[in-house]
Amino acid sequence: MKDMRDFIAMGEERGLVKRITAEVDWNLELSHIAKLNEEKSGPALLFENVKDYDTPVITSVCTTVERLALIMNQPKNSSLTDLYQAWAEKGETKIPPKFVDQAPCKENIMMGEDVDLFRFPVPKFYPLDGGRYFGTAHFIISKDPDTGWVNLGTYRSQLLGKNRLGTQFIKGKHADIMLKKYQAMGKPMPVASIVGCDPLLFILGASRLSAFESEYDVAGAIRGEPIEVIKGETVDLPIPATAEIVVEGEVDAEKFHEEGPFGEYTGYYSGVGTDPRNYIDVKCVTFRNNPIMWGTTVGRAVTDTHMTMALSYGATLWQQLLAMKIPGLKSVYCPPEGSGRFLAIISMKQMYPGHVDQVLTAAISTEMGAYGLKTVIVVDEDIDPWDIPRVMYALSFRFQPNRSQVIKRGRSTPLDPSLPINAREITGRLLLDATIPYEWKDKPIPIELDPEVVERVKSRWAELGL
Ligand SMILES: Cc1cc2nc3c(=O)[nH]c(=O)nc-3n(C[C@H](O)[C@H](O)[C@H](O)COP(=O)(O)O)c2cc1C
Ligand SMILES: [Mn+2]
Repeated sequence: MKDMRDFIAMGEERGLVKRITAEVDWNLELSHIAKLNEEKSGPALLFENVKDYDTPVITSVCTTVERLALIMNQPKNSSLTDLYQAWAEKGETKIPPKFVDQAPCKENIMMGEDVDLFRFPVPKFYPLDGGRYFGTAHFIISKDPDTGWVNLGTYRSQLLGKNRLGTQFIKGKHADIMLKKYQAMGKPMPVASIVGCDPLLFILGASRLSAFESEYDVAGAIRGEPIEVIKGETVDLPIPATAEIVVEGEVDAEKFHEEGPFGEYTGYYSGVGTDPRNYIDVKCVTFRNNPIMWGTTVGRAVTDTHMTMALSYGATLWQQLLAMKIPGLKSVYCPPEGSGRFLAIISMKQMYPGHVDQVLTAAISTEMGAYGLKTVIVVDEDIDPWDIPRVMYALSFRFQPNRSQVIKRGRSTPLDPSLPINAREITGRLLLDATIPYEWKDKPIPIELDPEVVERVKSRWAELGL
């Protein structure tokens, strides 16, 4: 799979993508159809007839595990945990992108005064959104001025004018770290926003890789071949060759424009109104012939966004835990209901006293876990972490508050609605030990049925009328 067109073709073949030919309004109607469809785990939707526009819009690309498996080229019936495992295995070797001389993303070029972002059917998603959001299922490419490290990060972009896009680089995110360096140099940061591409690149854009690691290299590793890129027209950045729409421009850390609010993946609007934020001053837009716009509803769980994050955050947590070489780790599950990031459940085989405490604290010390992860539950190896009734069982019969810990301080996401709106930088964390302690000499005796009697009653099943 190289681009959005491959995803649509392969998805249609498997009945995972549906075309909507009826006219649909970009103003709320499109997003509401997408949201209601996502709540039913419906197919990805390709809206071919968007009011006032010729360009189609695709939504709900990542809403089901089956579609995530298709994107990752994994078996159709893979579970999220299977996908974490595949990601961890393949993502270890990095494959850098490969430059090409010609690329479909350059088929059309709008430069300078000709730039007009209103040419594209940018949806307005929720009633109280501050406007239309050009960048939802997109990512922003930027480069570290010191080391040349290229970052792909999904940070929302509001349509603020014909050549202006909003940004929201939350503190400490990789684009924010880079922007501060450009600011110190007294220069604006060159960026490119990519809309419509190999969906894996978007998933990588939203994943929490470590600093200095390029999402391109991990995407190449998962694909098993380099991602093809081409230099931007006005920015020295590697652009995916088959991108549908590429917006090139600059962000000046000293310049601001009111941005937001936006209906977030927490199920609430972020902020209480607009906030002054940096913006992209757009210099050039390139796009393919008959480009495809891509949007995601974000909003209340569970949507496309939550599934994307459950995959990328869960996979990176699993990968980062494995990298610590702690023995006994069995599997991890980061529920989509918690957007894959607020709650993690880990299954493990205990091998020494204190092993569970090591895993609990390790989880919140990973790059993924150190940011926003609030609750970690560890269960014994006989429980699959995605088997929520069994996790509830462990939380009832094995869990003991005195063996669990409250961590008072850690890095929070400013979007966490469980914290007061003006004090969201620091969160507490809860580490729940739902296991039977390794060091106990006398462990509770599990009830097992007598195997001989089981055999006997099974042979009488029909006679018993059961
Ligand atoms: C649809 C969507 C929208 C997002 N919007 C933002 C945003 O506006 N600002 C932000 O800092 N993170 C946002 N995120 C989360 C980031 O993509 C995520 O934290 C990622 O790790 C950022 O890349 P980085 O680690 O290279 O900084 C969003 C994620 C998704 C899936
Ligand atoms: Mn990054």
